[in-house]
Amino acid sequence: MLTAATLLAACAPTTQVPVATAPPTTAPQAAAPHWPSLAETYLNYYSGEYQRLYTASAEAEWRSNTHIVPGDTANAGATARANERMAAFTGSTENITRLRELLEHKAELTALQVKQVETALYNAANSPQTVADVVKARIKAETQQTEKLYGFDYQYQGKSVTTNDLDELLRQEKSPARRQQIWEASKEIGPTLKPGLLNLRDLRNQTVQALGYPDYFTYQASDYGLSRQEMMTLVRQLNEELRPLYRELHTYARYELARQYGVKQVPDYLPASWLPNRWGQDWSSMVDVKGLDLDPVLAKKGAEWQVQQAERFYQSLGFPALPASFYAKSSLYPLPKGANYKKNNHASAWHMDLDHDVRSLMSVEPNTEWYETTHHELGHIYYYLTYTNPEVPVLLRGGANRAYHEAMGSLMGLAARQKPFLAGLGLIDPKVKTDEMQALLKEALGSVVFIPFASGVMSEWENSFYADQLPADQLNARWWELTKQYQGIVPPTTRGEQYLDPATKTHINDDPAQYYDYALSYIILFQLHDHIAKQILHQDPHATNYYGSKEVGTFLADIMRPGASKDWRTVLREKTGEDLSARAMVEYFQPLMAYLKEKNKGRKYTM
Ligand code: X8Z
Ligand code: ZN
Repeated sequence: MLTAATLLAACAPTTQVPVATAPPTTAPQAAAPHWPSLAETYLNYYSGEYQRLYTASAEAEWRSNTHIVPGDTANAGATARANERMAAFTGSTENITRLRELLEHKAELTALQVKQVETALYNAANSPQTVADVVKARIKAETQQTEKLYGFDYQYQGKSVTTNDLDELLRQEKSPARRQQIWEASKEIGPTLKPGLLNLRDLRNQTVQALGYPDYFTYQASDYGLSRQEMMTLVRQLNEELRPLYRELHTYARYELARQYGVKQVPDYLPASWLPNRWGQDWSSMVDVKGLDLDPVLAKKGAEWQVQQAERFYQSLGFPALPASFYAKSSLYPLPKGANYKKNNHASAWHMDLDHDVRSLMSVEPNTEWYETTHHELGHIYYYLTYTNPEVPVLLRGGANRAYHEAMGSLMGLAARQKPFLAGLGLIDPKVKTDEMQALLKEALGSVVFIPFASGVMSEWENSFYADQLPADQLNARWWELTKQYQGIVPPTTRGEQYLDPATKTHINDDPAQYYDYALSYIILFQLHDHIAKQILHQDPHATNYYGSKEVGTFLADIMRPGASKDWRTVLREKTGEDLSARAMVEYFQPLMAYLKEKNKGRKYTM
């Protein structure tokens, strides 16, 4: 997701903008300073400036991500300037000094003030003006990388194709040879991004090092209150807990796909080009569940319907209608064929002004993947709208942590796929008999399969890249080493260092060192779902219907409302009675274990 951290880079303004003068933080008179009052005055001033600069940066970034013309320097220049102004403010030595001074009097401040000061200092580390030239170079490099990433012209069989086209081909194509061509086409972009990514690694590391973080990965993990080691320990443990089930799914998929593609010799490791997703992070389209296939009905309803339907679902829980500006200003659908510009091809949600201007950038097509993604993005949007309230200061308008922000909409996406929900809405025939085990298998191929990718491959690679200074001639080798170890996937042919396959994942470029957010979001969302199903709806977690439940809406809105002003661990404990744990996710898929073990009897396990 593009969030403050991603959008708001740093540096010295090239154009002078009027900036309100900071009020003093030390009282002029001899009387002992009253720190809470000083903090209040200062934070008011800081927040006002922050919101103004953030909005300008978001507007410029929006333009840069929705209107990409390779070689067009006007957008890039405007975005760099807006981000530099933002950086110059958040990372200014004066602000850092004052924030540190306030923090020295932590004991005298309110808890809410302390959180704001800490957040401002965290933001400062992304753009300290003591290394203004580094920050400025990073902003420029980030803008250029975005342009390369989303301006790329993918080609298949001699024709330009979109990433939506490639994804659809990977879901449908049955010939292994053609699948390999499609997969290779999707990796063509990698080398284009290599110099920029290597440059960004150094610039990102150097930026945060100026404020004492050893590396950029550590910096991002600190947003959870965790050290790098603690974060890696956590994600490795989650991966271990899901591993037995993954092993069954992996074995199942090797035999099943070999059968589907008419390959006699079942491979020990899955060729990456066999999987219905560019990175093998989601295999759910491998399985069709009779009676539950949404694609035909979605195709009839059209792309717009999916966004409206997702909104209706949130509204049914008691959330408000989206502001009219959401529909007027968002960029929700693919560009018309023949457009002379491109847009960011990855879905995101934007809180433009940290107030009511909320937008989403998507390329929605009427199919199951986008059906889930629209629910995901609206989760961000409703999170934004819910914590935009007088109780939550501008600086704390964020998720309880980044994973909660990712969890809300994915939870709604999961709920919107369950049979009672679909039947209630008339999207499937309520009388139709469906195979529950197949339905659970399909779900596992979406969410269980995701864990080794997110908590394993992505997190380990970025940890190596940023913190362990992975050498430039081992980038691709490390990627495929991790892919084999965690996902049991191998490339269809040797992929040397002339390629850069990790860079084909957009997050590696523009959402750096944060991908464990998604792994954690799945863990959290299963905890929330378990609680909702059992304690609120009194329904089987495998067969729920959230639609119309104001109680479910209240439960979710209560988590969203405080934003980042409440500690994320406290929120989880208060709302579910549990600490962060894979228990709910493992339990949800437990029935599948026996089924798959039976199916896989006599088959060779390779992981
Ligand atoms: O990137 C996303 C969201 C961003 S708001 C669409 N997701 C991850 C991905 O696509 O890799 C959602 C789940 C995983
Ligand atoms: Zn997201």
